[in-house]
Amino acid sequence: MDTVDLRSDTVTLPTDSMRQAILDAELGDDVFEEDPTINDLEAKAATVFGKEAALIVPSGTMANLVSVLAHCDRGTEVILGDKAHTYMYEAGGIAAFGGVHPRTPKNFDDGTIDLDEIRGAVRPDNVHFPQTALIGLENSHNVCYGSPLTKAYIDEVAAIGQEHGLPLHIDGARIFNAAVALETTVKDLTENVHSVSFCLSKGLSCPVGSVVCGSAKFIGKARRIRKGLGGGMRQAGILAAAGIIALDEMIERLKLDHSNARRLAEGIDAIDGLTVQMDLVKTNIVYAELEGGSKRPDEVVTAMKEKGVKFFAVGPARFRMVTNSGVGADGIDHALKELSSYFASA
Ligand code: TLP
Repeated sequence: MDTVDLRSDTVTLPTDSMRQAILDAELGDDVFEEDPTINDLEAKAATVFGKEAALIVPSGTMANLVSVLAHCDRGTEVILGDKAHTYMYEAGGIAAFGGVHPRTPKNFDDGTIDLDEIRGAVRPDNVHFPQTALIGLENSHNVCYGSPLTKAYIDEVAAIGQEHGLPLHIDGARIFNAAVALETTVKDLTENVHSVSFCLSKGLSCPVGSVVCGSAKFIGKARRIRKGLGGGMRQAGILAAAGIIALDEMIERLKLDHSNARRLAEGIDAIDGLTVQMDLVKTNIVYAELEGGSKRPDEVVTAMKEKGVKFFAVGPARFRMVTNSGVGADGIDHALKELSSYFASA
């Protein structure tokens, strides 16, 4: 049995058709906007999201950074959940490179933030305060159990933004997972948002790349910021070629990752010593809690790694496992078998 790698969906490898498309890609200099394959991917992404324009960037982190910097002047504030990836895991880039201050109301387990908390976080006009410039949501929400945010919720947040003249950005690193889980489209989910980023290199299995979508004016600004951050790439059509395949071939199959996550979660929840909040398993991310206090998470991770099952400990008594295109149902069964025998014997 090959290694079952559940550390993240970032570990996915490009498919055969992606590798072929990379070989066949027509290329040019994308800083001059002359790479036909990049232009095709960006046009396609804009259409899929119902926005005017799109921009490829090297990573999800840069996608969020160029978006926040395009929306916010230095010294202004962005409202983000306290468990937002942009707040927690992007090296403080919005503050370090943009001088943007995060205001962080609490995220609930389902990835939402209380609407009154968002309203209350918008700064009044007073010289003591930074000016609020942006609201950010994350869909699906990584730390909040991979929860998908519904269109109804997103629209309510967008309406608060509209009342105050604030744009809404979605970190949609896994927005296709959200759309598939909610049986809707990304276009529908993002109808009322001003910008959205999504990752090609997570569940969609591309080797590299993320895309930001929004108005032509916003993307123009984002393009200049991308260049300033050193993210202008030249013959990057080799990345876009895989991205086009991802949008054509890799969305529907996310259902499989979701059913594998459910199978994994159910199996783990049945193991004595581990528990999963089953009602929160809706996409491809499973958080399992270690019960009893007799084992340390790092011991479990090391023991499982020796058995060819990889995942991360993400807290004093918690693990994260992310199903992905590199792990089939047999891989899930292997992981469950190894976990069961470890917990039965220890
Ligand atoms: N998330 C990674 C790690 O950084 C934690 C993972 O394994 O889940 N937004 C969200 C919601 C993300 O989950 C990630 C990556 C990013 C942005 C950043 O993407 P990259 O890694 O391409 O910079």
